[in-house]
Amino acid sequence: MRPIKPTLTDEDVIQFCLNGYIMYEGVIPEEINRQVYAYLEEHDSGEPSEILKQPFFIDGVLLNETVAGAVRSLLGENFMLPHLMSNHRSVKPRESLGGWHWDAGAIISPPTVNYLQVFYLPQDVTLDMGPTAFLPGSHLINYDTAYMAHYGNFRNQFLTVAPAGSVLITAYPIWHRATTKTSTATRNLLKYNYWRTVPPTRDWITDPNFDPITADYKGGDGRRGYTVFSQPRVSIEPVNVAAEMFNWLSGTLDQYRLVGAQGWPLETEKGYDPDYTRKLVNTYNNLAIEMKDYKRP
Ligand SMILES: O=C(O)CCC(=O)C(=O)O
Ligand SMILES: [Fe+2]
Repeated sequence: MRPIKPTLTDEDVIQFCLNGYIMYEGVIPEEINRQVYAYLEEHDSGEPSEILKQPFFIDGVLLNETVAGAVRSLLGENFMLPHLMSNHRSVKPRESLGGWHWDAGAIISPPTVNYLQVFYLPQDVTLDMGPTAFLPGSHLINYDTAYMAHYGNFRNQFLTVAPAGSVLITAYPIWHRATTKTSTATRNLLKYNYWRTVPPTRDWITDPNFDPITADYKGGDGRRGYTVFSQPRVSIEPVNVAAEMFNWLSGTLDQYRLVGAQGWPLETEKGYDPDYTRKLVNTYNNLAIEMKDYKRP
């Protein structure tokens, strides 16, 4: 495999930690999409894994510069390519109510990134073609699938109504569901995993001025996402888990300690004083070392 350069910045990685996905609309060139579509017409099974051996697919889709650069940023060097291909090929109209789920094998907590689940649309997907719905931030929510399946629409869900060649890179446990399809057009949806082979470290595009302690884990646009359900029952907010995930990815999880209360990570910029926050975090870290025989959340 040719060397692949990381393309994500600290801010991009935080966005990924918070939202659980990165969408690249129309990133795969049209001629490759057409080739893939034709291939799937001939190999119309739900698991057309032979496509993973096709040079046009490896070079044109799996190793697309933008996509592979993001994968490299999140999974580190020498990541492994998928070994299994799923096609959620939907031929007939279908009605879909509820149905939110994680895919099998989701490990929810702690929020690790040992692999990425990628969805690739080789064709335009319109609303009547039953685009998949995703819930931003839901990869951080530890919840029971038996309950999850009953929910309908969420306010900030998003639908993969997108042009041909769109690639959605997701944190594996993101909640998603099929939606109602009224069209008789066939919709292909390819889904596959990339795998980490090296321990996580902060080796994406880093900014020397970036300070993980004062970073904005809320993601700039101020969106709070959903409150996270977790065991043990501490009130953990999305920014907490996003910060934990960022530290996991940076290889600094041993330095991540949830302070709680109005401590760190903060989800408000009100009364924000970086020096004070740093002092608070350091004090808490020292205290935790001193009290190491005590359990911490
Ligand atoms: O068919 C869909 O839109 C949803 C598919 C799905 O749940 C999946 O790809 O894991
Ligand atoms: Fe699924």
